[in-house]
Parts: sequence; C-alpha cells; structure tokens
Amino acid sequence: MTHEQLYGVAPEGTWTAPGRVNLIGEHTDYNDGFVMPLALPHSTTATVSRRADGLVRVHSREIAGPPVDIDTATLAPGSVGGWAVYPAGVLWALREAGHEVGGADIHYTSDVPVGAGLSSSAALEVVTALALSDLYDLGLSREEISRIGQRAENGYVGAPTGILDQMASACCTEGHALHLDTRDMAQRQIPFDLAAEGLRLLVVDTQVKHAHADGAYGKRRASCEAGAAALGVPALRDVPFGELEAALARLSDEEIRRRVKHVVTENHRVERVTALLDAGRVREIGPLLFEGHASLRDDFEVSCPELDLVVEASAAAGALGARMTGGGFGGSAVVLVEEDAAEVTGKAVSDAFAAAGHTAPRIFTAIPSPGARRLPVR
Ligand code: GAF
Repeated sequence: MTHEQLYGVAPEGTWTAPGRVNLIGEHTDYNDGFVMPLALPHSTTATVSRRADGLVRVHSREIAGPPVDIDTATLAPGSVGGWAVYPAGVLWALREAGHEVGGADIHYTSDVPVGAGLSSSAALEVVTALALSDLYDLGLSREEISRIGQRAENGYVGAPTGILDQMASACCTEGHALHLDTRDMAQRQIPFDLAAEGLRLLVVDTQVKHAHADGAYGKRRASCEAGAAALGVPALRDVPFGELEAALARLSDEEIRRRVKHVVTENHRVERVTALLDAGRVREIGPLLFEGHASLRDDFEVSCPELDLVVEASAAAGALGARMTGGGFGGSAVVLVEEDAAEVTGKAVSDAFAAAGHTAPRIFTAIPSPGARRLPVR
C-alpha cells in the first residue's frame, strides 16, 4: 500500500534512518563513556503528510492492520501500546520539550530486523523526529533529535537506555565508524573502508530476541551508578584505566566490581581501537573485539549461549575478532574476517548453531552507510 492509497493524500516528503552495529564501546554510553557505531544499509523509511486536525496516524507496511490513531492532546506514557509506542513516544517527548507539532499521516517501511539488537526502535524514533522537525520547522539538530528519541525510549517506552543507538542512526556517515564521546557529544568520523583492506565485518543475528524494557538492562545501569557513587565520581567514565586496580580494591561488592571493571576496560578498548584505526592497523583491532566480548560475557554478564557460540565458532574458523554488539541478552554479534574467509566463517557459525540445536542465524555484511536524512523527490 502506498501513502496515497492509505491516507488519500500524496506525501510531502520521505525520510529515512538506519539501524546500526556498534564496533566497540558497549554499555559505556550511560556511563558518560565512548562508543563507536556504524550505520547499516538497513533502514526505516517514512512518508509523511501534515494534517490540519492535530491527529497523528501511523501505519507500518511490516505490521498488519489499519493505521493507529495517536491523539496528541491526550498523550501520556501508557496511552499507546504495540509498535506505535515508538512514534507516540517521540510525539510525547517533542511536546515535553516544548515543541509545537501538528497532525500527520505517516507510513513506515523498514528492513531493520526487529529485536535483533540492531536498533530498529532507534531508527523508528529518529526518522519520526527528523520528519516532524523538518515539516513543522522545529530546526532540531541531530543531537536534539537523538535526545528526543532517547527521551521517548526512557520516559514513554520505559527502557532506561543510553544515547548510543539514536546518535548512531542520526549521525553516522557512509564509509565511516563514528567515535562518540557521550559526555560532551564530541563526534569524529573515522574512515572505515574494510573492502579496501580486503576485510569484512559480518553481522550474525542469532535470532534470539532481546528487549530493554525488562529488568536486566536497568539492573546493569543501576550497578554502574552504584559503583560510581561508591568511588565518589560523577560517572564511571571518570575512573582512569591506569587507576582501575586501585578503584576495584575500594569496592566491597564483588558484582559491582566486575561491572566497573567492564566499563573502565571497555572505554580503554574504544580508545585503543581508535588509535589502531587512525594508524591504519585495522587487522589489529581483532583481539580487542575478542577481549570486549569476554568482558561482556564474564564481567558484565549480558551475553547468552548463542552469542558466545558465534564468537567461539568464528575464532575456531580463524576470524580476526568477534564480539556481541548492542545491549546483549540475545540479538547480534559482529565478526571481523579476511574477505576470502567470510563464507567459510559464516558456514562454520551456521554449522555450530545447527549442531547445538539453535535456530539458524541470519548473516550479512555490515557496510558503513549514511545516517538519517530526507530523501530527494523522485
Ligand atoms: C542498547 C542501548 F539502547 C544503548 O543505549 C546501549 O547502552 C547499548 O545497549 C549497549 O552498549 O542498545
């Protein structure tokens, strides 16, 4: 169905926002730390036209049923459920931030896998906020659009997530990984042309669905905050890597100690990966990816058997590096391989899944793609 068939009017424009993988820097964003995502070619696209009556109607090609009506006048957390919670959350967050937004008809199409840890919800939030900002002349910056998406996620959807996914979707650029300091939001686009190096980054979607509105993610965040408080710092970002041992010695709670260790070492890994990429030593980031996975598995405890199996099977097949990506508890992993070993590695992972009795994984290549934008009229 086209926008016109659905709503009886032509769209005023088309906007798109991608999903992402995070190369390194996991569970660091809500600790004021560093992340390094890249945008995927998979994206969520929205055609939009304004309405005069203040009503917002949303429809997704991927979901059966008629458009969902969102009454912006009565919007409150809990007033909209199902997939429409994300656009509703964006409308709510825009209103909370004092932005005047009128009605709209919105038709979404998406090829970002849902529940795969590839930021399908951030893509939906960012494309909605960007389109409404353009159509209603809000003049929001990329950072403000990301904050609106995060506010929607935290205050409306009820998932206590950080800013990584929205900033990745809004700010990544083609051919680059984004080095982001989540404290001051300083960004640096780092050239990431793996094909030119004879390399490939595979994404392995384990098909184990994850969710962030449940308790485990929030518990990790609370432990990090408790750790920072016990150490007397505003955030774990403020614990220098060189002082990690001394900091750990001051923490009496064993679990918090491991959470702190992950965050501090992970921030350090982002900086080491950045230095290697800057020096053109791309292959050498591999061991840091393996190290990051072990830290997420053992110290932060957000992996799962399927993600661990991707990493183990890839390593056994000779991959340069591999790690889970995103929040964890399911979702996807990234695997860095020599281009000519991509097929063999993918097969080794699929075979290992079959042997373990797991659902077959979905495997594709991560090509660093453009961030959110308005598409030219065709
Ligand atoms: C999820 C969250 F949404 C991000 O904010 C981030 O914390 C990530 O998990 C872990 O790095 O994707």
